[in-house]
Amino acid sequence: MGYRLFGRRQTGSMAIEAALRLCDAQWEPIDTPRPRTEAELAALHQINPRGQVPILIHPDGTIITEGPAILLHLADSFPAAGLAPAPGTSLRAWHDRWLAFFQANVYEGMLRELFPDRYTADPACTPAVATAATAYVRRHFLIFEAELARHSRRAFTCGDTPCVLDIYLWMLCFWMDTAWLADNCPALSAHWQRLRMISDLQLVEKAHFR
Ligand SMILES: N[C@@H](CCC(=O)N[C@@H](CS)C(=O)NCC(=O)O)C(=O)O
Repeated sequence: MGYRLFGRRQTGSMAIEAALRLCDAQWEPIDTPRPRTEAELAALHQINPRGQVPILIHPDGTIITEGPAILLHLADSFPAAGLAPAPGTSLRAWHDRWLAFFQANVYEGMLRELFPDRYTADPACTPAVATAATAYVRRHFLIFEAELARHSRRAFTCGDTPCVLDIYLWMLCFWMDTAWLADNCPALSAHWQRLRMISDLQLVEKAHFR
């Protein structure tokens, strides 16, 4: 038996699907629409108390949530796919630093843009929360744009093959205002276009945006 991935179109499960494909892992997608009833929500909470996707179920039944944890698990389990630099190297430390940076700041900031009402007790403040979140997300993209200019690399951020960080960036760029990205983060924007040429990633893109 292989992995099972609870996911939904255009969500964080995109990156996991891409990694599963690049690893050539055995897996089965479990389409998980947003819960519409209390019973559906309770069923999802049984698996992930946050009620969120992606959720990867290991063949031994272990539940893995949090996109970067899932991605690093796959990188470690399928080393031949070359999805992460070797553990203990400074390149791996660089890789994990920026993966954590994007989850903690950008992904979470994007959630504030999408669900601003969750981040204020005052409904009148909702638009201000969303506006501040957009600025916050953009500020963090600009920080990484400057890092890309400093960081010497080959085709991808950590070498000649795409790594987990590349896959995560590929996914997050779909959720950005792409005109803003092209104007303000030219290096990252070009990197995103390079990633979009990878056939496994093209398959996932088509499935999520067709
Ligand atoms: N911290 C989680 C966040 C996952 C997350 O926010 N998933 C979204 C879809 S992209 C979700 O399921 N949201 C539903 C909700 O929060 O109600 C991760 O990094 O994987």
